[in-house]
Amino acid sequence: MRQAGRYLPEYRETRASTSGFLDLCYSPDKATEVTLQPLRRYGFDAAILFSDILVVPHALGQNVSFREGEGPVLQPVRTSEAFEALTLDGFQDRLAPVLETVHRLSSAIPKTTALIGFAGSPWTVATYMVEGSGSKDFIATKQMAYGQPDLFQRLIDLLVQATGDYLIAQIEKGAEAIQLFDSWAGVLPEDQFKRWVIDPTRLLVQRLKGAYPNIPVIGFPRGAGALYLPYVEQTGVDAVSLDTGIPLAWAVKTLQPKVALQGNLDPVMLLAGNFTALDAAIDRILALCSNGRFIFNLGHGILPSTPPDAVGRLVERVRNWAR
Ligand code: 1CP
Repeated sequence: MRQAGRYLPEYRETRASTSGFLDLCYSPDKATEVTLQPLRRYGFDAAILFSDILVVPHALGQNVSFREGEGPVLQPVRTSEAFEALTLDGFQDRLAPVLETVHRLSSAIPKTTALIGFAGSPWTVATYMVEGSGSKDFIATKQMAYGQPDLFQRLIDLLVQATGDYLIAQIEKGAEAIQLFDSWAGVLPEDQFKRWVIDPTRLLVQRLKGAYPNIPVIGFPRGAGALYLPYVEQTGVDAVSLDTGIPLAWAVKTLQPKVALQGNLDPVMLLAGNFTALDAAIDRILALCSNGRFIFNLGHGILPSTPPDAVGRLVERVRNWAR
């Protein structure tokens, strides 16, 4: 999950010294610094590269910007003409600064800290490319996927290719595990989920495993509910991130025999100001999940209004937890 960001004053300071969010992603000095900030404070077991899932459409030539308080804004891709304007020419060159950040991090972080590289999954990245922003209903993307499946398939195929190239380059520069963020996996019906979430993810995992069989891949099909099971069975991921809504007893029984679990504390628990409830929620997750392969984590990214002390309390509680 996101571990850097606006809840940390040191992040806000670094961010204020850049002209925009994408500049931060493309500045190896600053992106390295921002990745290291939460490690320094909390000593996490893993660091996640500081970048964004939307650097991939940007590197394919789509116009992408981040507006303060508004989130990402993209020039929407909704026609074959707009699709044809995307290109893999220069793709790796445009991502070179991010890869340089991975390279620097691989020597800057402690040996015992894992470096996680990441990308958005094709479906989730496609939603931003087609909608042109974040969305609540994903109507434009679904209209394209259901109404012009051949065109949408070409977009997904391009993303599988580009994302595979990008993740392999991250591994070559020192990423030791890969997380695939499919934040909007949960909005599709079952058959469409298979076509646009499971199939492209399986192709990506096959490509990564073909090149680097020992690099673990963590999938995050947020909101997928019962479809977590076919996702686990059919994509080949080594671990899944559980969103906050997944019932843990079900996940432990159904998914944990097959893959490692990661999750799933509600990020809002960290800012509700009720430490008794926070402690109880942490203990419950640990009691249920830690008899099998398990990584303690949040169920989604950390929120900007999180008090840094609450994160410190969480880390201490997880570290001191004894069965
Ligand atoms: O520690 C880290 O912060 C790791 C870097 C990271 C990651 C893994 C960032 C930095 N973004 C992401 C992934 C990401 N980006 C996802 C998938 C995970 C998730 O669901 O949270 C998504 C959907 C995005 C797209 C995005 N980028 C949004 C969401 C827009 C929407 O639809 O609601 C936003 C607001 C961003 C900007 C962004 N990216 C990262 C940060 C820290 C921020 C906030 C901007 C800032 O703090 O200055």
